[in-house]
Amino acid sequence: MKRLLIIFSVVILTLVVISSLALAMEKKGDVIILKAACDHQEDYSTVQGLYLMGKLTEKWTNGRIKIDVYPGAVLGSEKETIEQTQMGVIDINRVSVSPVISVYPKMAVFALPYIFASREHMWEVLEGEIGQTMLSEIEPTGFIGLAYMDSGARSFYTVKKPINSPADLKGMKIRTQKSPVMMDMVEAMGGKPVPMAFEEVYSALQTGVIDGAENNPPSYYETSHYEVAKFYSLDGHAMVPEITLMSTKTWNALSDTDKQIIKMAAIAAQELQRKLWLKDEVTSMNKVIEAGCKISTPEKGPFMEAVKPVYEKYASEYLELIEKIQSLAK
Ligand code: BDP
Repeated sequence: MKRLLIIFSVVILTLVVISSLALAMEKKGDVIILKAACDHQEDYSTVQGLYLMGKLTEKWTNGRIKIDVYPGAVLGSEKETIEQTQMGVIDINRVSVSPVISVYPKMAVFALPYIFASREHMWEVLEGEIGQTMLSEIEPTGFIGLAYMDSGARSFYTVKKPINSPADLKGMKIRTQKSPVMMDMVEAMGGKPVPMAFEEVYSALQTGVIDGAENNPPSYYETSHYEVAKFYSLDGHAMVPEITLMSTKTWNALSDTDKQIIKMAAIAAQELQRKLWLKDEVTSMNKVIEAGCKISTPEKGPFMEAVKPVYEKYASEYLELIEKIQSLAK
């Protein structure tokens, strides 16, 4: 009887493992089709990066692996697609680091307000030991960190008035990503954080559910948020990188050669996106100015002062890492 029970449980376990791999790896004949999610629209730099990743992967595997890119959050919000990536339903996912913090808390240091002194400082960290270690340390949470992408600096945009200092945020309902660090930051500045999916922000601004949000210029433009929140106050409070993740379930079903190919293609995507990003930052700012948005550049000092409690909260756990990051600022 006991022997039967053991055989039965081994059979069940094997079926579960095979079905979960099957879930992750759709196949059409000998061709593996990987699903890639992104919540930006077709012509956004992150989606263009994923398209290149697909093209190179198909070329370097002689057509054995194809990547179907699903832009525009058609597979769900970032929080939803992160869960689906962990389950292996989605194979590749380009997301902001912010929502990844809930599954990999250490990455909060990359979303701390003003942690990066410049774009060059951010890439020095991401491409160096700190960023690369994070890409490998994330594995136990169900993801392989393949590469990063640029997301510039995030600033407040509001419906009724500009944000010239943190005092202007007092009592304002400000949308944030579903991320503790972003919520803590808005709260420290005197605002009321309203965590919400990216896709819901436009109507929330339009209907007055929120008084404002915060993001980089290409996102502010691409989502048309500039139409309903015309005051863009460039306090540059956070430079939150993007990250390209692969489901560990998908990764483990690939050969070592194919793993290397996917990794190289993701890095090529990162490099293309960085180039496109620099151009998009300029063009999107010009477009929102042409559309009559009121751009202001408030003094950063008071904002940096206001967010000190956020550092104190995260420094208790990640002080050494934060100091290492800050030491790399030229
Ligand atoms: C954009 C990121 C995108 C996030 C969005 C947000 O590229 O991944 O979903 O911000 O604020 O800058 O949710």
